[in-house]
Amino acid sequence: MFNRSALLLLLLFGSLCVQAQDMPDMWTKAAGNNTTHPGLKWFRDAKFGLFIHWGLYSKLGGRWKDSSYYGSGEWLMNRAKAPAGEYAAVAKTFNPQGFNAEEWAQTARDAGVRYLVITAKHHEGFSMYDSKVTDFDIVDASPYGKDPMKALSRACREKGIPFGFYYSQFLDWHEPDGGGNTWDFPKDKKDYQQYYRSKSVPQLKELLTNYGPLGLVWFDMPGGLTPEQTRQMIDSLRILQPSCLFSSRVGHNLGDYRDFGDSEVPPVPIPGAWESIYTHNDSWGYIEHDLNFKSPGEIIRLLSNVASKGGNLMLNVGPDGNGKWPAYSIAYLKATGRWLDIYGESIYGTTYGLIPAQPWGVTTSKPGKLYLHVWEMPTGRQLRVPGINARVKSVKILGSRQPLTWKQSTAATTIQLPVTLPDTRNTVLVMEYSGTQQDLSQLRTQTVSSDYPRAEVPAVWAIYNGAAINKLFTYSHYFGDWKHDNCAAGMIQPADALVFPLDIQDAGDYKVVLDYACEPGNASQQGVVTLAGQQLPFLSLATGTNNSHQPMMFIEHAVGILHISEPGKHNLTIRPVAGNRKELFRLRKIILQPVK
Ligand code: FHN
Repeated sequence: MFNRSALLLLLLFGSLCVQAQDMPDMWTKAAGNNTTHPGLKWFRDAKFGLFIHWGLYSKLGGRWKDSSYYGSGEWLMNRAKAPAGEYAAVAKTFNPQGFNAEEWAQTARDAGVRYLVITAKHHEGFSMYDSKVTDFDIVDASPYGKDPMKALSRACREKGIPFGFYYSQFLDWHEPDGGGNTWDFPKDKKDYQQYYRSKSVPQLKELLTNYGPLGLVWFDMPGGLTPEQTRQMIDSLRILQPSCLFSSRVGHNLGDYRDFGDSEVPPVPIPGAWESIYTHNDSWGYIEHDLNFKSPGEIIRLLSNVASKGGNLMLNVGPDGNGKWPAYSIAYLKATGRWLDIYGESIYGTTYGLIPAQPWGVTTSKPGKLYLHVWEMPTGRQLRVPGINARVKSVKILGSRQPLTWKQSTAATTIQLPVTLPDTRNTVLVMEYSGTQQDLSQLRTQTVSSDYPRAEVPAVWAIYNGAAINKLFTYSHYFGDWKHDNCAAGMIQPADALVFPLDIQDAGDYKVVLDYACEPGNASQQGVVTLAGQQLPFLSLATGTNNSHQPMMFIEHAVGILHISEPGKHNLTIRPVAGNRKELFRLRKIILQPVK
């Protein structure tokens, strides 16, 4: 039974908003340290890269002896705890006769990618290039006997695609002194410095010397070096190619640009040079039984979402042991390329959009231009664009000469859309303007409109009070297929309240839905939503236990209907009721559904 006196106390208390927490610095820290690096201009303009994970694991395809593995096929040796000697024998039958560097580079070109990064050596320790540092490489240890990286770097250069290497500078399960293999080599016997001296740094120098100008070196899983030792390693490598970018996973925050976690996109625009990296299916390395590929529409929206936050998307392909790409990767990347042939202007060379994400989609920008990525057609085909304070000169659909009609007011610019959008996955309008458009990308006020079936407002946009905190929860489904959910957490007392500033455009009834995760031990605690003087009490529902290797389950919990009589700015507040003893839940977003 809901405690009425608690609610009254709550409403009285509720008016005293304690100091709100600012946006966590993980979302505001500018990306990268070296803002003068000569490689940053091409990198920031490129926006779309291709990652390729290719090694002995590609031949194994997710199977070792009689077992099938799911997620991160490139981690097979570690997950199967395969003895280094036995695993190394895979090289004896690794013979990718199907590899064709020209074909790979052309497919990358057709996909519209503007740089390509391939694994020179992954954690398995096998070098996919002709190394003089070790015989455990594709030329000396496999029947293939040629250096595919020579051919691929040349083919990419000929097609104008900046080329880079992924290099696992610390984890090396083949080497006794490499990081990570403690099933063959006892950890207390490892000499990481010896590994860096004898293999890691000499190989990095080979890669920076023998394959022409590199766009970047993509370091991964740093370890075994102090900040000073890392700085010394970087300085010794920088001399070889001063224009080559080093990714942030070189370690100790010494990279030239920022890489987010696997499959992570920041929920807000981030200044500077940064990159989101995604698998195409659920694995970086080829897994024969993993056909969970992202569709062209998912890739296109992922790319535009990352660009709308100001970053690059590097999407991965995992070729098989014969050097052939999965058919779905070829088909879906080429479909993405065809979309970019029409709408690429709204991606390449852009920065983050100057207004926050809208119910209809996201925005990217260039000087004097705002690109409106329309994912959802509004009812009545009137696209409402709030916050435009420059003078709109024209609005067109990219790829068509047909100007659209629009009307600008201080409240919003409204654009009349055609009966059908040319591309329901993402049709991009270009709005040209004169004067100065304010950067409203960090504006917390989120738009709610009855023109769309639902308005989703991520928890990151709330104002946090009391002990409420914004936290990123990372977990996987299989292994290494990381998911990230940014949630509001730590809400125990009424003072730990979230306030969502909303711009509700239409009067009417709205169903309020809370999207959250809640462990069983925290369930059945009371909270209340207040909006426009009305309140919706609710009990938190159990959604399941979770940890980093278990899915975090969320529920969309409809907590009731509220009426908005006056459109405009309203604060939606969510807070625990007095008397709770534990965290109410981990709120990922709120959803408002106009009642039709
Ligand atoms: O362990 C690697 C993994 O195999 C893959 O290479 C990813 C790509 O970002 N990096 C590490 C995990 O984050």
